[in-house]
Amino acid sequence: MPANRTYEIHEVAALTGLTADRLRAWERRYDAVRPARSPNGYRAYSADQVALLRAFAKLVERGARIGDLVDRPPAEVIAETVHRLPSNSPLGPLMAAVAALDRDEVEAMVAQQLALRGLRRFADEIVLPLAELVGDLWVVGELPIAAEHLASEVVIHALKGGLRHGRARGPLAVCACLPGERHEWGFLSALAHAHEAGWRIHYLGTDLPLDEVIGAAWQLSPDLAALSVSDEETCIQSLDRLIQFPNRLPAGTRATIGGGGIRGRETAMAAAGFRLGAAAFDLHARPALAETR
Ligand code: B12
Repeated sequence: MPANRTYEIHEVAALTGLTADRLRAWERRYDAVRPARSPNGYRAYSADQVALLRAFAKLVERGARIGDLVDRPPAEVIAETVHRLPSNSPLGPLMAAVAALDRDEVEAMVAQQLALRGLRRFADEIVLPLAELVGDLWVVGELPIAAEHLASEVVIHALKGGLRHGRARGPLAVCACLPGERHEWGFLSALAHAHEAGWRIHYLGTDLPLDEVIGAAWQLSPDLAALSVSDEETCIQSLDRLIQFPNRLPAGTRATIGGGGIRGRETAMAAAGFRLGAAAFDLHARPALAETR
């Protein structure tokens, strides 16, 4: 998962919950992290700097002092966010099982949390925070790729199983990741919300040519065709076809797209006919569809 891409200060603010002012102040006063500068002079943070700042933010919120944290090795600080989780949080033991590559334990804990919370809360309270922890520990070399793969395997299997259950009726969404896109934790978590709202989810998988999604839509006549892309470059590679996508769907099938890869392109996507955000799954905003079916 190495990332060469860099993050601008407003992106870092969104990813860490710290304001841009605070980020600048920590840099100035404590030398917390020193981002590179892009050719136009903007701060350009690396993925490991974002991970470290996210750990600083969490630990400061739990009472640590930034002045003390900045002198410690980054990997140690990030690992401490796991140790300092509230004692009743399942994320600590889950991370320990992931790091120990203990598949049986990871599977048992994931199954237990899914049963306990239900699919949507499992996605929000376990899957998304776990993705953040796994990513941050991996990026500073604290977690091997094998551990990330194990976590991905188990979590995705659980999410997909959850999405297949229930709802025999309800509107149908055909869903897929863009060509070249293999990240599915976030998409499946977003689909968990749609599932709870009553949608039937027909998930076609990762890395799917758009023509295939269109073919499936003509075959299945879904109410919605939902796409996901987490990386901007991957989005750019499909841009020409993406712009045509909504118009190539059968009448009565709407299109939506989500994920970090569309950042900055929301207006173009909306103009092409995509509905954006959770509103695309809003059942009450679909009176026109009810009439056409
Ligand atoms: C697990 C993981 C992997 C696994 C994925 C396994 C799987 N089957 O999903 C594997 C090993 C395959 C992988 C590979 C790579 N990865 Co990776 N991966 C991760 C990790 C740890 C978590 C995954 C994740 O999905 N997170 C992101 C989720 C939680 O958020 P999200 O996708 O934005 O989704 C949210 C919203 O956007 C929304 N959403 C998403 N889609 C949709 C769609 C609709 C319709 C709607 C309404 C909403 C919606 O819902 C979510 C909840 O809000 C992250 C680190 C992290 N902390 O996130 C890195 C990360 C995402 N990976 C990264 C990279 C760079 C890669 C690779 C390029 C590495 C490489 N050189 O090979 C490859 C690319 C593979 C590919 N072709 O896509 C970078 C991405 C950098 C960037 N572009 O921003 C990250 C951030 C790691 C990092 N810090 O550098 N990765």
